[in-house]
Amino acid sequence: MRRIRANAIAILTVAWILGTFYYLWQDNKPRSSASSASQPRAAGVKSHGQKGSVGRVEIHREDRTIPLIVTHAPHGELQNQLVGSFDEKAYLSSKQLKPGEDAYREHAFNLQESDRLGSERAIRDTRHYRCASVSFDPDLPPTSIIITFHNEARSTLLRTIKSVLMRSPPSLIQEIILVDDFSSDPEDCQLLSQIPKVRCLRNGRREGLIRSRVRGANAASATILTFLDSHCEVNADWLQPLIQRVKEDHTRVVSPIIDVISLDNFAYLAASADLRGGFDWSLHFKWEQIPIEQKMARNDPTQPIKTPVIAGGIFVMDKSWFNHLGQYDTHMDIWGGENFELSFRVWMCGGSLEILPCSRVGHVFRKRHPYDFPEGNALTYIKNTRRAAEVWMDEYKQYYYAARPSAQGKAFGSITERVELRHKLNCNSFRWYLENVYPELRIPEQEAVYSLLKQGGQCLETHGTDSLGLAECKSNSASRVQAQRWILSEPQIRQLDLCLAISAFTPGSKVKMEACNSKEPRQKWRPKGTALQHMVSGLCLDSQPPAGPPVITQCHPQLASQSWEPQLIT
Ligand code: LR7
Ligand code: MN
Repeated sequence: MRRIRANAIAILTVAWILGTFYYLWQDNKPRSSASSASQPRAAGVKSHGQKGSVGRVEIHREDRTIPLIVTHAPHGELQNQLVGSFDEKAYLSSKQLKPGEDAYREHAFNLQESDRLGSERAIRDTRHYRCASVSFDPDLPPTSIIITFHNEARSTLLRTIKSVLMRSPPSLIQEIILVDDFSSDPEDCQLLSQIPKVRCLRNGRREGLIRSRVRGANAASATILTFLDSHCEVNADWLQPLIQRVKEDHTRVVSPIIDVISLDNFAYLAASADLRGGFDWSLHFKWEQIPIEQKMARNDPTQPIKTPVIAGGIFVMDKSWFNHLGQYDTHMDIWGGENFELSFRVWMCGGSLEILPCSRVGHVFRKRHPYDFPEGNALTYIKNTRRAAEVWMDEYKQYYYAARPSAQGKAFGSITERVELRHKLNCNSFRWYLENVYPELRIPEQEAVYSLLKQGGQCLETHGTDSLGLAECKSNSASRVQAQRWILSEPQIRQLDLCLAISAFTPGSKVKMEACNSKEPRQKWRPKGTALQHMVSGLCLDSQPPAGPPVITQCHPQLASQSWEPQLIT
């Protein structure tokens, strides 16, 4: 009897000692990156200014009275607060990469790596340290988050949603509206609506991101709209700076700095804080350095950066301002161009665009589209950008067509409604936009004077890089004159971005058109009487009649075949 009691006491003592060790070990062990409890620290999130769900996690973690047996409870509880009855494991595991499958095929990023990460990984707080001490109004209005997607990977979509729930003050999230743009599996979206605040709208056919966003915006119940791509991770305190700026002035449309999530290993990388959105005349979006004068004048790294255009996917805008300005051009399809249309419209019709450096959102940048374009990728981009150019770019649309000759003649539908909208809103001209918002955009031939190069009744003509030669002058036909319209910008003789160049420096060498390069000696000419002399070889442009491509020969100013009379085109 005694022995049994002694044994029992010994067992209990050992169990107690083991239990104590286990408790201490649990308490000190570094949290794995998948554990939500580690999120705030590992992400470097400072506790001040961090209200809401993330703050609650810390309270649980610091509470030493939590019994040993429920060590994992904070995880479970957080899970419940964030996702309710939603069965995350089941959702993810039914769609994971099968052994032997190409991890990049379906989504154009490494799906295996995305699946492996889990839905709550910690990311580095990439903001400037001064951002942490910026304060916000206590009564910021809530926002409806709108995420449209077409066949997004479940793991990236879920991580987008959970990052929003984990890293936003709950009071600011009215709802998360998912617009499923006719993905193959309706459950991708439907199952997610078990998560509190998440709603799912599914298109009955593929609409593209533009009409999908409009559908989401129309369904939104908050006064402020927040658009996100479906493969993002929002960073610490990302939302407050955005809402604050819009609350102060509802005509501001604001974006975060968009950090880079590697499509290969999903590393979260800080993007430069010195960039803004720009474009070239083909309406190709690019990140560009803030102009040097503005950079010098920036002594507070937390201040907004004005931007001529936004990247398009991640921004916050007042809902009534979005509606007042005509939402989006819903005749744009699938993808592309809507960011220019929105950006021109916002600036030209009385608003402004800003990037807020204290707000950071990561995005998986891809090298190709993982989805199909029913009308083809190129035609869709042309249709959308043509609509933007035709409605908003006034006489400057000629530079768009010059930079994208293939756009000419392609269908783009009726723009009547959008033109009417522009009149109704009494918007500024594109010239105003260029002068006031984007003076850095070089206007191709601003000082250029177009000339014909006449030889008798004939004119020098070229069609791109082929068939340089003489042809009957067509100056009376505006549409056909392009081939004969030259810009004499000494020392170059140009048509758009092609320049007249010799092929070799010896007499008799052919002359051709090639991409302009201001340093290229083969492209340098000067007038010599009515002749055009190549500067380096000293030889003159000669049409060598009767046929054949022009060449360079010894200069003889009296020779008819070397006489090129410039005639201005007005
Ligand atoms: O048919 C479609 N239906 C959709 O709902 C095609 C796409 N989509 C969704 C898609 O699932 C994704 O959530 O639309 C979103 C954008 O498509 P992506 O991610 O394939 O495009 P992207 O990241 O290359 O697109 C950038 O440019 C687009 C131009 O139309 C949009 O404006 C995107 O929102 C925009 N993304 C960003 O601005 C994030 C930063 C990238 C940059 C630069
Ligand atoms: Mn994207």
